[in-house]
Amino acid sequence: MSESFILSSTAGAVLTLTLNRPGALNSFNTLMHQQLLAALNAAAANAEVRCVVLTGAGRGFCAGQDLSDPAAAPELRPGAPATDLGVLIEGFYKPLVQRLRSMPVPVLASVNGVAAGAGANIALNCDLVIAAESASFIQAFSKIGLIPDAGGSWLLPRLVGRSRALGLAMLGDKLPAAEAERLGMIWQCVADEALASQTQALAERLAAMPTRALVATRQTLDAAGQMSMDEALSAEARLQGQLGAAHDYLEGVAAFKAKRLPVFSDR
Ligand code: T3D
Repeated sequence: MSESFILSSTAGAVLTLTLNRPGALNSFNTLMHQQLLAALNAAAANAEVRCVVLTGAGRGFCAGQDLSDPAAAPELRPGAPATDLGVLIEGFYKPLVQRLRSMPVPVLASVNGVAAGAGANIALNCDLVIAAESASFIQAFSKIGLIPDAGGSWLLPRLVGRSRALGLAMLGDKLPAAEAERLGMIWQCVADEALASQTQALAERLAAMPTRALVATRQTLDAAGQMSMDEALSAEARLQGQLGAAHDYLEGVAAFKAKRLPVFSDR
């Protein structure tokens, strides 16, 4: 039987997926990639799940690609065949990022420690990122002669602006979680001892919200960057038209009028 590199636990409507290769700071080997994608696909298909939390086991969140994995490790030996990293990115990182960004529920990264290389960018692809004060983000790619991948080239300038994105990506310095919060790269930095409870509270809050509207919010914000104002106004009208016909809108307005808490159930 193969090892479990993804641990899964459920509390109410919140599913927590834990990257579980702590000895290698939860870096990605082929099997962990496959198991994470399968777990996300299962969560997407499970109507009981209304929020997914992604976190890491041990002292790290994720150190990116496992640099000792034979699928990726280059050999510094004359005549050794070159590894085509493009195949690895197309085959594993691209589908993973696409899956995260198209989940039918909100996805929360709970960054418990260092997030480096693709590990940092996997976290940043989640809808919200909450991080422990001792956690950090490192665009480690330049240090080994690569560019930011797992969507980093697209995300970083949008999150922190071109100047800071280039600084982070070229220098590959460790960015403490508090600084990441200050730059607007992540949602929140919290005390180490509060990470688990604040993650669960935030996840439960998201799970109780109108899921379809949250997912449409992600879609519309992501798409708006490529649109003119007129196009964005039309996209808003189209999506609002769809959401306005959904049960959660009727429930939200009815609850407001009745001065009671809404019970959202669409997904
Ligand atoms: O294949 C490709 O390259 C293409 C795909 C690219 C996507 C990418 O993600 S490229 C970037 C890959 N990641 C890195 O370059 C980060 C490498 N790791 C580090 O720089 C450091 O480990 C950290 C800054 C993240 C943490 O440093 P520190 O001092 O807290 O921990 P450490 O002692 O370096 O690591 C602890 C263990 O984890 C150690 O193993 P050991 O000696 O205790 O047996 C270390 O080798 C292992 N580890 C850390 N990162 C990786 C790793 N093992 C394999 N791959 C890793 N990425």
